[in-house]
Amino acid sequence: MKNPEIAKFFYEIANILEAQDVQFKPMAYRKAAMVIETWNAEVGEIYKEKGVKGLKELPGVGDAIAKKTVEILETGKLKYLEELRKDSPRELLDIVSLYDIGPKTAYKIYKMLGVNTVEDLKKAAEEHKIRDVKGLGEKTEEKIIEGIKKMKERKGRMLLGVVYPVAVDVVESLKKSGDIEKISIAGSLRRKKETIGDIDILAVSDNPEKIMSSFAGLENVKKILVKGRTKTSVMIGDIHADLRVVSRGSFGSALQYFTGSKEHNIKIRKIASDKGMKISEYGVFDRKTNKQIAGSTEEEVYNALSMSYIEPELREDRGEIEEAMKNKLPKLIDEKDIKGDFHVHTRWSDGANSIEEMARAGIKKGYSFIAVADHSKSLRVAGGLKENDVLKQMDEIKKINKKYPNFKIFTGTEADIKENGELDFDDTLLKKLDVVVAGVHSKLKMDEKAMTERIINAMENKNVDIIAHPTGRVIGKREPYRLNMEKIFEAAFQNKTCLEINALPDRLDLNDVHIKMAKEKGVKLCINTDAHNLSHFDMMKYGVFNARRGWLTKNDVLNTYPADDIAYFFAK
Ligand code: DGT
Ligand code: CA
Ligand code: CA
Repeated sequence: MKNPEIAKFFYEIANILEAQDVQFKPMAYRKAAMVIETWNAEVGEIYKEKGVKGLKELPGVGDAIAKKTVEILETGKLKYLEELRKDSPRELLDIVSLYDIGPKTAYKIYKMLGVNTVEDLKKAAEEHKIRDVKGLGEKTEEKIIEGIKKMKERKGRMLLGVVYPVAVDVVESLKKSGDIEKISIAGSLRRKKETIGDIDILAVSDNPEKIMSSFAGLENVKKILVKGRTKTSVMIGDIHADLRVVSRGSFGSALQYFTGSKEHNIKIRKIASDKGMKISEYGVFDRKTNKQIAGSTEEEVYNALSMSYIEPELREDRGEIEEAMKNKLPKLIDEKDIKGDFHVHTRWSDGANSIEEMARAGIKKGYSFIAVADHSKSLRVAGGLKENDVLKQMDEIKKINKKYPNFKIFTGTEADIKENGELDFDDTLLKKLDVVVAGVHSKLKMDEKAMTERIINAMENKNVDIIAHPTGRVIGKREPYRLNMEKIFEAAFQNKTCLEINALPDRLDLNDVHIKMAKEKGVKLCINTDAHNLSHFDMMKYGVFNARRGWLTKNDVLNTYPADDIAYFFAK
């Protein structure tokens, strides 16, 4: 069993216990689930090699969770969870966060009305039965109806962070099977869109039957939908995946076509037509003579249309075609340009690892710095630090810094932006820290004017360096705050405040469109993982993908600069 599947058991336990109003335990289960979900090595392998002892070395995994993990690995089931499920509205708990009503409310509705499925919940809300439950009212009914509508709209789309590793694995396995001359991911996945409908893969091979069989025979293929000579469709878990084999001379054109986006392709086709050419998945052709002009590589295809090559992340018809015709596209940032991470949690608040462990993970990744930005005092649920703890933590960081002369740990905090835009730490403390990351964590539903002013107020504080996850959205779960983004970018520029691109795949906040807007306004951005354990550093790539979709170059991103320059920027 793979890590994310094991983690699911513990997330579900956490949800049920939270619904039943059990204290502390839900957080412990959730923390362990998060660690297991994103751990670099397969937990199953760790158990095989090192037994229970190996499992207990994982941060956040103690006796009880280690034993449960063994049971899951050995039987595929967990008795404890099955018992819990008997008294819980399972389907509701899976989706509750959609409605901002939380597991406790779901449990209440279940207890009072016996509602157990999404359909019944919708019916109960439409028939105005929810308002009969003590403590709930019309508003909750509206939220439920709206939330279910949104869920249905999104159905079928999955997070890039979920689909991408699966697709990369598929490509790697196929490459190993031999007989493949060229292979590439295409579609939205190649453009690194934040959510993905399906996996599209293209290949060139002299032996198409063989690779179609290898594809259909992959270990994690659950169902074969179509198996043909040039196209095979399968289900990998809940993910639909297509593999197409194309001819050598058409690979570039096919890749261009199947990478999309549709909007980009429509415009490309029109330009070809204006130039007396015809473009299809088979090649670029002269319309009069039908002679093929280009087709084997994408570069050739774009060049044939008098454009420079366009990176897949830009292909959304947001001006990239016009810039390519002028040969003026930006040189996009690459993951290897990133030199550090400004938003790292540790065991001091709700992270799973120590400061030193996080630093060593940064070093291993080739970084030259990290900033420790643990939660501040108002965030009690996340183990927020009090003033005194912050001072103690600064001392510890000083000591660790001496041990690693070529690496810099910046002191910092993720301070909470209160309702009035003030922070929950006062300026004397903030001034002492190298980096102050500030973020909104409560009262998320303010109207646009008030919320915009709140965040601008925080940016006007001279001690604030970075605004974390500026719009607060959680993809598929939480809508962004109501904000006037123009005003936010204007204020970020005026106050030299850096805006975060949070790299966690369910946040990606700022999103691609906002990133491009911010850049155009001259705002500095940074890409942070918000790491709560070692493995989260690997999420950086999703932040970089998103930055590329927002047209960012290396110079637009603060964490590509050397530590000394950064210290200077923060000292502003
Ligand atoms: P997805 O899968 O919903 O996340 O998004 P895509 O972009 O991967 O879309 P998909 O899988 O339906 O098709 C892959 C690519 O094929 C798409 O990006 C562009 C191209 N394509 C598909 N249908 C059309 C079409 O009707 N017109 C044009 N010009 N291109 C299309
Ligand atoms: Ca697709
Ligand atoms: Ca497709």
